[in-house]
Amino acid sequence: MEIRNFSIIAHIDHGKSTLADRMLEATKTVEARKMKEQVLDSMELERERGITIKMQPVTMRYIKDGNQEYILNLIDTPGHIDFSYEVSRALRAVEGVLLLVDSTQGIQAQTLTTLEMAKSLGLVIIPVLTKIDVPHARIDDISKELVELLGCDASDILQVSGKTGEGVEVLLAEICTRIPPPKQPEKDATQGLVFDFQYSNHRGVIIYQRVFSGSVKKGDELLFIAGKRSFNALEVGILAPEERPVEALGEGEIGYIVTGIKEPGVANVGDTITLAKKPSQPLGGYQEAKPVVWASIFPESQDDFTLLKQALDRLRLSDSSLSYEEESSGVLGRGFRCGFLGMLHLEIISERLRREFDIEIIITSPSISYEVTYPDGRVDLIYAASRFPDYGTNVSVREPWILGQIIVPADYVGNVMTLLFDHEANAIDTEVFGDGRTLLTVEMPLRELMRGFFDKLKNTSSGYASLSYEIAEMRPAEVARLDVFVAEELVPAFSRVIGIRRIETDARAIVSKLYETLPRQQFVTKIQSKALGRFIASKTLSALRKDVTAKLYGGDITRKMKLREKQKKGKKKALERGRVHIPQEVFMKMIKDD
Ligand SMILES: Nc1nc2c(ncn2[C@@H]2O[C@H](COP(=O)(O)OP(=O)(O)OP(=O)(O)O)[C@@H](O)[C@H]2O)c(=O)[nH]1
Ligand SMILES: [Mg+2]
Repeated sequence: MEIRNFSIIAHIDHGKSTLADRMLEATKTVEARKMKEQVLDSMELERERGITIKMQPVTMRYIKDGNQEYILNLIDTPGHIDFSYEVSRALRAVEGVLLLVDSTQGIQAQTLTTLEMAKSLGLVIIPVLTKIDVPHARIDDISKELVELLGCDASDILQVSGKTGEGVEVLLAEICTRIPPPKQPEKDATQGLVFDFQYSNHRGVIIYQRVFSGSVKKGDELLFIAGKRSFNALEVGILAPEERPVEALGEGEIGYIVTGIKEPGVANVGDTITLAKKPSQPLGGYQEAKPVVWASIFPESQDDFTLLKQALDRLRLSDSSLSYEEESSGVLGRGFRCGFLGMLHLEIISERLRREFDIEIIITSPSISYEVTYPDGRVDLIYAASRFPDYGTNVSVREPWILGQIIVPADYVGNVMTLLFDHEANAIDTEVFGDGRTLLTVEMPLRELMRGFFDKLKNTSSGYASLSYEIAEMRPAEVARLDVFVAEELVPAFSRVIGIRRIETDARAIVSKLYETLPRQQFVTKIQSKALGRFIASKTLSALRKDVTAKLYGGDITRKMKLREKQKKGKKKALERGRVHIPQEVFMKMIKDD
């Protein structure tokens, strides 16, 4: 039986998972009664938000021309830029890709980025136009764009609809024809590339891997070459898309292996598995995911520290791009400094901690990394705003910049330029791109990108502009730390590093936002912000006055007075402790930019 391994890549929302649905139907991989929209998006958060977060492999059987049987291994990938590490890993496990383009939208920024990734790996690229059922689809125009981009013939471009299923049969046949079978390995050894994993309470780590040579059977004694740990293959199987055990996975096949390993840190993506008795050389691994933004997470109650550690260990077993290390902060106690691939990634992880592990957490304002050089030549990389040097310290600071690509229709170029200016960005190149749209090459401080640039770009272009970026070099930065005080006490979780020119605006905005979100306390609570050595904004939250005497009707004025005294004392105590209770939702709201 012939094997074809391929991945679907595209800009976000261009219809990858929906097209996968139609292929699963056409190949009868998923029973009709179990079919639902974007069936491969199985995580609760994926379904709620309608986006793919994790790549998902699935194995289909396809009969071509009535008699040739194929095994098609498809890996659906996420389109959001925060999850492009998933795409890069998926692509190393396949021989070809479907480059999907929404025929109502055309080529977008992530189309270019994912295409570059596929090209650099030498994969076969099948251009596919989708959503052709939509009346305002611009099939001809966008075909021309694709011809120009890929240097292909218009006749190479396939047309499908993920809604009606039109074109899907032809697509399946073309996959078999155009994508080559897995290469025959040269030597006789067993090598499987671990590209993803999952965790099960009962069965430990379940690795998703592609066999490059040899085969893997249930019961085999296997070895993680880099992890230097052997284990017994408790079960091997394919994903269809739910786990389906098989006897063995042979050359070129994609499937899962249950390892039984329960401790974190043993299994890593990019590692090679081999037979423990007859080890092979490792396959080329993956680059480690590079965090873009950091935030510290503390348990609200220090008693939950171990619980939080376990939760992060567990999350890391289904998300290899999450990184964290222990840290302690005077006021917030012991916690973890975590690295994320972007703001959406941060949001997803904090949401999962809350939902899947039910831990009350305090999360600090996200920060990028700053390189601080002291007069004595010492260089420090600072990832937490609260640790940024005090105003007046003689230091020089550098920060990461990004190099980005924005594709925008001509009508909105003006708006985008204004936005770029507001975010300290420069357009270093402009190019007219197909159908009159403009491709802008921009550079901007990562700090400014993290200030909600993505959403603002969408808003200012009525949703038409798209962006992709990569981290470029470090450059000198003019920034300062903004601190927030609640009831005269510094709350390090709210500190942030901002551009000098934004200090006045941000200092006011942060106080107003906290004023809106912080519940009233038993006593009058002052909220202040401070930067460059002075307090800039201040607002006072009035006290929540609980009338403790309400229950006592009539007479007895002395009892009433006694109670009021007691209440006053209570307030004084709270003031002395200085600890205002800040609930989790407040921290969550404060990390979101608006
Ligand atoms: N009319 C029409 N709508 C489609 C088609 N394909 C997808 N859609 C819609 O487009 C939206 C996005 O579809 P998805 O399949 O989730 O897109 P995706 O590329 O998987 O998105 P990410 O994984 O988040 O990048 C959904 O609302 C789909 O219903 C199509 O062929 N025709
Ligand atoms: Mg998807």
